[in-house]
Amino acid sequence: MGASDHLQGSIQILDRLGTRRAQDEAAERAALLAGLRNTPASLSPKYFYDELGCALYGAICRLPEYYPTRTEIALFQQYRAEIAQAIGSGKQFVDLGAGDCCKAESWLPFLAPSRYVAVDIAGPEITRALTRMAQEFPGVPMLGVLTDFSRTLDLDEALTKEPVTFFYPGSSIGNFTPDEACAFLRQVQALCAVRPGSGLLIGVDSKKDKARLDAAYDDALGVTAAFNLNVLLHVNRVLGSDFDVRGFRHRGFYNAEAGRVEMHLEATRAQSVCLDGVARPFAAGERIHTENSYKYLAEEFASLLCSAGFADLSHWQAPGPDYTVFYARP
Ligand code: AVJ
Repeated sequence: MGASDHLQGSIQILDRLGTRRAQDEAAERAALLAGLRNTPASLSPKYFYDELGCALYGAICRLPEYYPTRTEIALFQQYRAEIAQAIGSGKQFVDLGAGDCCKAESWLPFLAPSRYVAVDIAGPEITRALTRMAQEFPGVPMLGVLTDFSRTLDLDEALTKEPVTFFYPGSSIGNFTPDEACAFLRQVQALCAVRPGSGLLIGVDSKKDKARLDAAYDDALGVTAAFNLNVLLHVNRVLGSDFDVRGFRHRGFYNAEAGRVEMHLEATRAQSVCLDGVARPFAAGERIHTENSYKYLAEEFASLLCSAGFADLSHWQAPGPDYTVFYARP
C-alpha cells in the first residue's frame, strides 16, 4: 500500500488516481489543454464527475426522458434469477464505474461474492458508497480502487486468482469509440481468461428513434444541460481557467450516421478564455465536444464482444428492443 492508501473499518481504498496524478498530473493537464485548444475543441467526459457532476448524473437517472437507467433496472429485476444462475456465486465482483454502488447493491444478495471491488474515478462518492455497502453486507470484504480506466484497466494486482465477475452497467461502454470499446473489452477478456469461471455482465443502450434519444440527452428540466455546463466549472478548478458558464449553451442530440449521441457546449457569443495564460478565442456558435455516447444494436454489440475474444454470450433484451444486457465469457 502507498502513502495515500488507507483503511476504513472493513473497507480498503487503493488510491491509484493519487499515485497516477502525482506521476503525470502534467500529462493530464497537457491533454486537457490540447483538447480545448484544438478546432473543434473537445474534452474527456471523465471531467463531468466532480461532486456536483455526480449529483447531477444521479438526477439525470431519475428524469422521465432518460430511459436507460430505469430500463436496465427493470431488465435486471425481471431476469435476476436467470442472470445470477448464468454467473454463479462466490466470485469476486468488480464494479466498473461503481459511482454510488446502487446498481451493484441489488446483485450482492444473489451473487454472494467473495469480495466486492468498486472501481471509479470519483473518490468522495466511492468512499461514501463503500461505507454504506460495508454496513449492509458486513460479510463481504470491500475494496475501492480509485483509478481512470479509460486508457488502461490495470486491475490484475488488485484481483485475486479466484474467478471474477466484471459488472459494467448503464451503457457506459458508449463513451468509448467502437475501436476503443473493443480494446477495453479485450483487457476485460484477458483478466477473465486467466481466471476460469469469470465473465462480464454489461448493459448496452440500443440505437433507436432520434426523437427519444434527443429528449433523453436534452431534457425539459435542463438537468442534462446543467450536467454538461458544470464541466466548465470543474475545468476552471483543474486548470485555473476562466470559462464563463453563461457564455455557453448545451447541445445534446443523436447523430444517426455516426450511431452516437453527441453532447457539445456551444458559445452563445464571441469570447476569449484564458487557458494557462494563453487566450483561446471562441467564435459565436463554436462548440466544445464534451461527450459521445455510442448506441449498439444487439447484433452489433455481440460482434464487438466476439472481436474482443468473448466466445460464449447470453443476452436479455428490453422491449423495443430499447436496451440489451449481455453476460459474456471467454
Ligand atoms: C454515464 C456515459 C452512460 O452516456 O448516457 C447521461 C452519461 N450523459 N446524460 C450516457 C450521460 C448525458 C451516460 N453514461
